[in-house]
Parts: sequence; structure tokens; C-alpha cells
Amino acid sequence: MTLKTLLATVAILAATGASAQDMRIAIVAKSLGNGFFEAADRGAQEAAKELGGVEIIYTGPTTTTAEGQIEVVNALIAQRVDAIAISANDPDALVPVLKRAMQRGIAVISWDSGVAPEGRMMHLAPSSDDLVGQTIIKLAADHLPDGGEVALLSATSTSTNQNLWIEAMKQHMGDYPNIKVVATVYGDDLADKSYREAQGLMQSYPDLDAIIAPTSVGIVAAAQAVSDAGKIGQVNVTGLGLPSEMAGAIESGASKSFAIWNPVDLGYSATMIAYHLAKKDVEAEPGATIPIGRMGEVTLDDTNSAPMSEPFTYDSSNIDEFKSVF
Ligand code: RAM
Repeated sequence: MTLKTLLATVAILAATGASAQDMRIAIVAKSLGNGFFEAADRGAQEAAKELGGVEIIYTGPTTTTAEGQIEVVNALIAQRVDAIAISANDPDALVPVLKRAMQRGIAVISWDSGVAPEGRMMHLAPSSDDLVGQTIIKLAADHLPDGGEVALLSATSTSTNQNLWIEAMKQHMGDYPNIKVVATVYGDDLADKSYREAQGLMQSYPDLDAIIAPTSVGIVAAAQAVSDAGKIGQVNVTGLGLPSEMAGAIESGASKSFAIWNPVDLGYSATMIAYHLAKKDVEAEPGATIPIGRMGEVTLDDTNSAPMSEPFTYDSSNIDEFKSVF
């Protein structure tokens, strides 16, 4: 390399903000602009700082589509990142591009919303799917002692995590014979579409008692729609949300309670796992344990998946304590 090309390379690196880190780990969100993934990115940055020599590339499409994520992953392959940790918009559509990434030596994991086993080395689930399903119906049922009508407002119809949680929830409906699930609609993790879908539910089902939104975007939009419709006290909004984004809804009474795990810890742990797999100091195989820094370790099951923690419930008694955390 001549002095001139060396200087040009240094100038490009400086202009693009690229640094000479030993390892680059891409954290791929379902979409940009979602506070849940931004909180996970904070955890990823924390892990990178702790590990040293690691650069986090936080990225994702502008809307929650598999096509958008395929483009993002292709760009990451071209950039020759060391690891990709993705929350997938579709369990199957991303498999070919992620397989290509692995063939090029990139460590690939899914977290939050999984991809099919052939498209990743392991999956980090925030919690047990069954427990999440059980939790979201219980949150609604706890405020419906005489039963009633509930509707689901989900993210996209192809979203792996929401589909698993909804399926799990339906397995627990036998515990609540007086509660009827009247509809499932999809807000695509877009605030405006979720708002309109929540409005549509209230119009189509005038006796609706609760909206269960197992998505941090949908739950906020549904609470707003209930509040704007003057239905606080009539339609309770619950599901999965961030205390920072739901504090207003708890205060207004649009939501009596909701649950979530710590997204910062999830992003932190995904980064730790991606790091170890890229370094090849652990192998992703059933029974393997992978260290995750301050969070301890995870053990892979026979599908190379590992659940992390239990969902935690927030209501008026503890929201103030957590709303500044995530
Ligand atoms: C949204 C996304 C994410 C999910 C949370 C609860 O932010 O759909 O995948 O885990 O909600």
C-alpha cells in the first residue's frame, strides 16, 4: 500500500466512523424506531464496552418486513461483519440469506423473534413461550372475574415471537371458560396501523372488555385508542410493553397492568453470545452452556434455543420505579 492509498483508507475510515475494532457484531432489529430494540441496543453497547475491541452495528429496516431485513443482512455480509444477531420478521423467509452469511464464516444467532433452526446457530428467547402465553391471558383475566370478550392486537402476521405467544395463550384458554377471544388483528408494529386496528376492534365488538397486545408498539397505540374513544374503565389494555412507554396509560387507567422482561439485558446477552460464537470459544450444540457476562450463562436445549427469564408485571404500584429504566 502506498502512502497515498493508506491516507485515503484512513480518511474513509474516519469519514464513515469505522474504527479498527477486532470484532464487529450486527444487532438487527425488526425495524428501526422501536423503543424495545433501542433499549436492547443499549445493552449491546454495554456488552461491547465490557468485552473491549467490539463494535456494535445497530441496524434494521424502516418497516417490519422480511424483505427489508434480507437487504440489511446482504449489506452486512458485504461488510464482512463477524456476527449477526437478528430479531426476525419471519421464521423462514430469512433462512437462505442467513445460511449464506454462515457459509461466509459469520456467526448468526436469532434473539427475541426467532428464525428456523437451519438459519441460525442458536436462538435466545426472552422467556419461555408457554409462560408468556399464560401471562398475557392471566393479565386480562385477573380483571375479568365474570369473564368477557377479549381481542388480540399483534405485530405482523409472520412475526415468530408473537405467533408463538398467541398459540401458547390459546393453550391456556381452558383455564378461563368465561373468556372468549373474539378476534386477532395485526398492527405490524406500526403506531398508526395499530391505533386504527384497535379502533376497528372497539367498533366491531362494542362489548369488548380487553385488548391484549403482546407487542410494545401495539400496546401503547391500543391504550391511546381506548383513551381517545372515551372507553377507559370499559376496555382494559394489556399485554407486553415498556414501562417508559406505558407510564401514561397506567396513570390514565387505560391499562391496569402489563408485563415484559428487561430488553437491555436481552441485548446485552445476545451480544455476549454472538461474541463467543464468533470467537469460536464455544460451540452451539444441544446441552452447551454459553457465558453471558453479568447475566451468568445460558444452556441450549435440543433445538439450540435458550430462554432467559420470566416476564415481570408492571402496574400503578411499581411503574414509577421502572419508567426511567427501560
Ligand atoms: C415489539 C416487538 C418485539 C417484542 C416486543 C414485546 O417491540 O414486536 O419483537 O418482543 O414488542
